[in-house]
Amino acid sequence: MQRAMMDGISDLPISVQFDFATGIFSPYADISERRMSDLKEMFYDQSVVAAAMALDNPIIYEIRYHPFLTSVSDMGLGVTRIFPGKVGDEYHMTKGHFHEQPNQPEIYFCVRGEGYLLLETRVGEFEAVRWLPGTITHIPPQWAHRVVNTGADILVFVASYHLAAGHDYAPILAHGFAQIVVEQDGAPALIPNPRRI
Ligand code: PAN
Ligand code: ZN
Repeated sequence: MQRAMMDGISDLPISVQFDFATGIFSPYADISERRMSDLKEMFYDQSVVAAAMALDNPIIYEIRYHPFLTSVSDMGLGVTRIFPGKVGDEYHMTKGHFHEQPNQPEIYFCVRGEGYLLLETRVGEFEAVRWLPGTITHIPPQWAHRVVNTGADILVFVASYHLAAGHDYAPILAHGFAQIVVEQDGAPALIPNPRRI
């Protein structure tokens, strides 16, 4: 089948409407929830993870997606809402991933809430970017990316990337990022990842 004849492909401009009050845009094509059980290996305090999964397996974040497919391109839009909270003393966060394709970057735009964007290369260069509403970060190819919500409010960010980028979660699943973000004396602190010590 010709690409132009496949479902959802349009070579015309398309807009969706983002609601700053809720962090939800519409229309969107798909929504995914990530619950505690989806992130169970990611948090360092495994006893708290097990207890939360047994209790109500809470939603940690959700993502609304929309693909903008044309006959020659595949731009993806994703808006993630990370609910506030901690697992033990470690703040709620996304799983984090590399892009499979080596030449695929991404733009992340924090529109609400506060936290950190953690970035790490495959050879261990690490950066933690303080995130506030209005922070826009270009994630270069081959930098893994994870967002941490350190506030009392929901953290909402907009992501734009090519669907062909692909997602590689395996290295993060295996050993996480170089640092984790925990509450210490009532404030967020970055500490070395206990799984790597
Ligand atoms: C984002 C992420 C989204 C959820 O759309 O996929 O924020 O984070 P995880 O995929 O790490 O669970 C993106 O970075 N796309 O490439
Ligand atoms: Zn990504």
